[in-house]
Amino acid sequence: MLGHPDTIAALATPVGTAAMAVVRASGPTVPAITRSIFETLPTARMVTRADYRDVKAALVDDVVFTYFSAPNSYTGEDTVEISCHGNPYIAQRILEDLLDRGCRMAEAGEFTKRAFLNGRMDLSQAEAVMDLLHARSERALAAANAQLRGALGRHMQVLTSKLVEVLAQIEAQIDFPEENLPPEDRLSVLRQLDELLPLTRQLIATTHYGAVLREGIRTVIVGAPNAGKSSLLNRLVGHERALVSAEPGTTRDYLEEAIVVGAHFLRLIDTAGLNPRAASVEERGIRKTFEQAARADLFLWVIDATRSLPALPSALAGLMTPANTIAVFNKTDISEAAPDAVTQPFPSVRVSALRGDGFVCLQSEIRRIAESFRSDVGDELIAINARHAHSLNQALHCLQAAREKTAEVSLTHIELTSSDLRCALDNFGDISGRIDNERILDQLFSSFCIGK
Ligand SMILES: Nc1nc2c(ncn2[C@@H]2O[C@H](COP(=O)(O)OP(=O)(O)OP(=O)(O)O)[C@@H](O)[C@H]2O)c(=O)[nH]1
Ligand SMILES: [Mg+2]
Repeated sequence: MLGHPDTIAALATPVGTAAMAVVRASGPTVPAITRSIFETLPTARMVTRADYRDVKAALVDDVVFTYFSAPNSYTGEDTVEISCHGNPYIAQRILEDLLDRGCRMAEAGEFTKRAFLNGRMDLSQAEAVMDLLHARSERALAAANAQLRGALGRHMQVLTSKLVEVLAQIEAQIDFPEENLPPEDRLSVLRQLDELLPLTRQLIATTHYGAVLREGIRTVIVGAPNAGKSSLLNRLVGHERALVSAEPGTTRDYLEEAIVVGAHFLRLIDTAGLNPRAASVEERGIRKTFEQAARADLFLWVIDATRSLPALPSALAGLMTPANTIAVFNKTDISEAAPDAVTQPFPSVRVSALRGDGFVCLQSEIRRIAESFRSDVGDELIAINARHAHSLNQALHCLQAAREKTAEVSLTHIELTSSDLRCALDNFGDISGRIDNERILDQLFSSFCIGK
């Protein structure tokens, strides 16, 4: 719980003209403030229509407001949400009036921070709120919703309780230093660690999918100059985003555009053509192509079907695999050539960026590869973010160290093993933000029989 929080207020909807705007306030003085504005404090969660008059009694707007009483609100505090007409001036007047009545302007994320501090959600759920706000595809939305409903938190609870069990078993022996860890205990500790390690690795393996969901699939369009890369981007985006011309070397700098294909969100990146004889500016553009390629999740390799197959620069070929590359034969409207065999082992499609032929196939191929990124993620849609990955990698490191020490027959390391396990536990705790590991331990130890 918070010490003595002040009451915060903020505009909950974007600034701009719209049908509605919502201003909200949260904190201990909300009931008094609500009463002072509306001369009544309605039943919690009841929507009430009223005139909004500022402290000087000037009429501001005809609004509806809802009062939520602690702890049954988003933040866990007394909260009021005021929906006014979506005129930014009105919303601003209401916000300023709330400040005049003693509220403080909320900082970014402060409502959600309070929700976390008041135990309304764990840290991974608080992060999911952000993900939910930014989700740009069906998959990203599903993952954010799963996390918001505690999927990751539950997963971490399972891992944590397994770990606490092992730790308890080991720490029981520290209390009796003269007694060695009996061989059967040692084996059971090893067995439990061998369960924990793959579970931890499995979660870490979802990092890539997590990044793909949050940031979009970084789809880099590469190929020889004039192959039709920019035309392909324009066709996928649906408008003339990139300059197209018959002159090779048109695209000098890379450019990026967001698109949704099926359930997936893609960042489509058009790059400078790979001209082996490029000079100066063009050469610098190609260097940027390589930088983009190094961060790509997916490659669309555009090949001019009217020409012989160009060689791929080795730096690029090293990054492209059948699992992340689609060979796109373009200009099929003027060429029947189908040198598919040459691009093996990449899956390939034939298109005409000019006429739009073959784009249904291309999109379904993109969807197929996008789906395959999910293979590391289990049935329950858990895709961790970079912060989770960091904590899990630290935990994995500690667990591995603990396993090595336990595997040694000499039992002098038992305290070191226990400190490794505690470090893993702390890192697990960081994910959901549960810092009260001591309490979990105390609870477990009280039920753990060590009186032998
Ligand atoms: N016939 C035909 N022409 C195409 C097709 N796609 C692109 N072109 C033409 O090919 C030329 C090059 O197209 P761009 O899209 O600029 O090619 P690019 O790969 O982006 O070229 P650079 O940026 O110079 O590397 C233009 O004249 C396009 O009109 C196609 O499917 N069929
Ligand atoms: Mg181009």
